[in-house]
Amino acid sequence: MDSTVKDKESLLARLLEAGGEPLSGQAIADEAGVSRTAVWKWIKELEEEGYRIRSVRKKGYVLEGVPDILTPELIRKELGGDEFVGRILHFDSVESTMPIAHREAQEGAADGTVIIAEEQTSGKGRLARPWTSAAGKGIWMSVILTPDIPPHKAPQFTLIAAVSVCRAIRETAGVEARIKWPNDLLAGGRKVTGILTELQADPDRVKAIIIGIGINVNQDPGDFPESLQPIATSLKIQSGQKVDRAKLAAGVLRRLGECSRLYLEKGFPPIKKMWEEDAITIGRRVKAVTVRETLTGTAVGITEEGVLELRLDDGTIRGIYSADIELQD
Ligand code: BT5
Repeated sequence: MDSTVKDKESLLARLLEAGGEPLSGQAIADEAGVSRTAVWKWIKELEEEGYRIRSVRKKGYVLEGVPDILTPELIRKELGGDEFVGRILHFDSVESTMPIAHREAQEGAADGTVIIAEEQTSGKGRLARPWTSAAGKGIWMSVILTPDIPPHKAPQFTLIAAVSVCRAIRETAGVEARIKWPNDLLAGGRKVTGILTELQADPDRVKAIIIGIGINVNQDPGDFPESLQPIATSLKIQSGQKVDRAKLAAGVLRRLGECSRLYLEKGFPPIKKMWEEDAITIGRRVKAVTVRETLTGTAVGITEEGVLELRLDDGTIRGIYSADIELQD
């Protein structure tokens, strides 16, 4: 990270790096080539955004508290030097992070670009279903990946994302989430995360994979609309504690970087193994509702391509490429 102070954002990054040590206003002004008044204005603006900054006489500014917002500076601090994450674009309120990510990808955004929002007013799931994304309560983000793979392998990235989020949730929030094929994470039997994978591709090559990740983090039960209350949960509800969203976002991004690297180096088998460790679907009796038909049987595994294999009651094995799965037992 370039830590030369030149504006409000880099001043914040420096205050975060200082870890509670005072930063001299004069030294910052000299470094940035601005007046002390300009530095004071940046400090006031940061205070208005919710940062708590104390001014210690003759010593300088000390950062004493950060607001609960997912600023790129906070996420980067939690990431340390992880080189997977590229630009992080942070928004207060958007309709959905997905179209923004698509636009960025079309304009050539690099692998590891992240679009993150405090609130989505029109978040979406698969088949244009709505995704409820309350302000400041969750992680609503899209990550752009540009792996050199053929388009038919892109669905594997839904599984890569599921494994990454599942492990980051366990490590950061201490909540045992489990994957329900292909894109749900359940905790305590209810949905805590949804993943939406979209593609920009030529016939033979992927140009960009956009992974949309929605994690319910700090909602209380009453924060969900009534229709979701029986089926949705949050990490706070499951753990009984508020979860640090910046730490969790960083944990997800770090894991996503590791898992995509592992996949590109070693192929799908190690991901498949991790996925099977974290999944609740395998071995269970399930109902699979596809756009064409409804099938009931036992989920026996996933293939190298991430396709779910179902053993029907007559013994035949069917590959399911895309469906909603209901666990029957
Ligand atoms: C998904 O779709 O689960 C994918 C959700 C992806 C959301 C992320 S947030 C960042 C990015 N930007 C977006 O606009 N989207 C992505 P699906 O499997 O189709 O599930 C949708 C269903 O989940 C809905 O029909 C509801 O029943 C339920 N649902 C909606 N909001 C929910 C929530 N916050 N928590 C749990 N369940 C929810």
